[in-house]
Amino acid sequence: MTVTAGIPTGSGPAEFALTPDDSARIEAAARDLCGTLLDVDDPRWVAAARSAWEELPPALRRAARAYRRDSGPTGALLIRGLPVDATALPPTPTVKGSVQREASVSAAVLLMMACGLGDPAAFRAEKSGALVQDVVPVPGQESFQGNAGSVALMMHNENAFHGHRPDHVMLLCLRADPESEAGLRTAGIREALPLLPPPVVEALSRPEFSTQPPPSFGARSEATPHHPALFGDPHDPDVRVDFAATSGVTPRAEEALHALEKALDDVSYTIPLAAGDLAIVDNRVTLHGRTAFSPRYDGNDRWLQRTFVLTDLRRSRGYRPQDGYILSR
Ligand SMILES: O=C(O)CCC(=O)C(=O)O
Ligand SMILES: [Fe+2]
Repeated sequence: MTVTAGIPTGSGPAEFALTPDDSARIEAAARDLCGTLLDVDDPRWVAAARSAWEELPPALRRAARAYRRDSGPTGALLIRGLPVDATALPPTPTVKGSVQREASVSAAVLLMMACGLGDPAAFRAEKSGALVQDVVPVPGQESFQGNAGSVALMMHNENAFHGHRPDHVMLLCLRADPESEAGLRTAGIREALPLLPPPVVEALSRPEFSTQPPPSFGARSEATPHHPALFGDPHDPDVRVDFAATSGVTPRAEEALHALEKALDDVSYTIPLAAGDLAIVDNRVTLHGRTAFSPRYDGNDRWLQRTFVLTDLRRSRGYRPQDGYILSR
């Protein structure tokens, strides 16, 4: 499928393919950024990425702007042909909690894009609060319901338990799965809603759902209040659910949750990411997950890098010491 400026022309997430010229311009900007400072998490590097974004090819900035205004029926955008320095890539990391704190072309691409869509953000409790996090399979974690695992990862809104969960999740592929088994999955409520009978929508709209934080967030001072799974405009609602962590607190809610899971499954897409592909998922309307795959832990496994985006940083000010990009709880 081909797409112009984020407007879909077929089924599946909108795609935007960069021209080789535009890709080269982005690479030059990324390398310039790497020459300024070495620490990805330094707010000055984020500031430099924000300035650099303004100089990126207009076609990319237009696609990002259009997506930001309306992420479309699938709530996802796939940008292809981004520079990731593929020839100089080290072996895929195999350790738990691995992050990218040193400036690199891929980290620069992620932070420039984050500044184009809003601001980057991370949670102190997760992957040590790094703005650019590795998504790699980790030995011994195969059945873990998190990005270090390799069994099927259940569909979820990212950090669904959190009041300041990301607005967008960006996943940049540095190295494709050599076995071609792994696929990012996306499923949006905009396509699932018409499949749901009105009583189910009504049940999903009641504050009768409870979502547990992942163990990494530890014991939280504030209990996560019960919440609706669908909220906002009844014709274009936001969705908040993690099928590995959300439960209905009433039989009616539990039943509706199963119906929602089935409807989302029916409208899901599986995207085999290649090096240079950036998937952007609108976490307010679209869930994501991953198929099972078979890592070999030999340095050639699938390697993504992930950065979260908040579109209104101010709203989370009370969670961010020194007005930085890291939410402390
Ligand atoms: O591995 C993937 O494709 C997705 C992993 C994921 O859900 C995440 O990193 O947030
Ligand atoms: Fe995720």
